[in-house]
Amino acid sequence: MDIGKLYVAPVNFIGGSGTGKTSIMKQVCFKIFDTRYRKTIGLDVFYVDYHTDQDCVKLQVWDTAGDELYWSMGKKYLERSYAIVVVYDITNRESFEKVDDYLNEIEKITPFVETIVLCGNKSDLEDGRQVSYDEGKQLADFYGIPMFFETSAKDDTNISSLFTCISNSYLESKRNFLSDQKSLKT
Ligand SMILES: Nc1nc2c(ncn2[C@@H]2O[C@H](COP(=O)(O)OP(=O)(O)O)[C@@H](O)[C@H]2O)c(=O)[nH]1
Ligand SMILES: [Mg+2]
Repeated sequence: MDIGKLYVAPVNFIGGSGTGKTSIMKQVCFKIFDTRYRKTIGLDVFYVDYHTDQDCVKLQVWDTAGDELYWSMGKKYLERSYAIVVVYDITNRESFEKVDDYLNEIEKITPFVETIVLCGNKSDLEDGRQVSYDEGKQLADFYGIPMFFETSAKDDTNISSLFTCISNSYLESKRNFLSDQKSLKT
């Protein structure tokens, strides 16, 4: 009987301080939302499991402090990522304007990263919105990023979709890799 495979996929979250990176991870891992802001110190790691009928992916999710001080430390982890999620806060225009810098930095550090995801968080705060859905989508299109989500860590909107999407794309790339190897051998 084929019991399937277990994969571990490193994923990195980056973006300005206070955009909700840690909250997204706490929501997906523990189903909790904390209104207090506790600055992430250095790096944290969370694990998110995803199962299909055949395989299981363990996403090893690195949470970096969106702080210059730790940015150089985070670079080492970025290089090893399967996916990088760049987060901005839809109620904070400045955090959206920083996305270019993060994407350019990613291009320099790890030009061959397989998957980049753009994520506009805090979609529950419609009254305070400073960045429209279309602007986010256009930026993603401009950089050729197919995965764009607006999420809310507070009311759990699109959080599991984001992780499912990354897991599925990881499994697909593994399957393609394995079938390429098979055809090379035959
Ligand atoms: N309303 C709302 N607040 C959020 C959301 N995500 C995070 N926050 C709040 O934003 C602040 C910063 O969140 P945090 O996860 O620490 O941001 P980080 O610095 O990117 O890790 C905290 O006070 C959170 O409670 C969200 O989706 N909606
Ligand atoms: Mg944090």
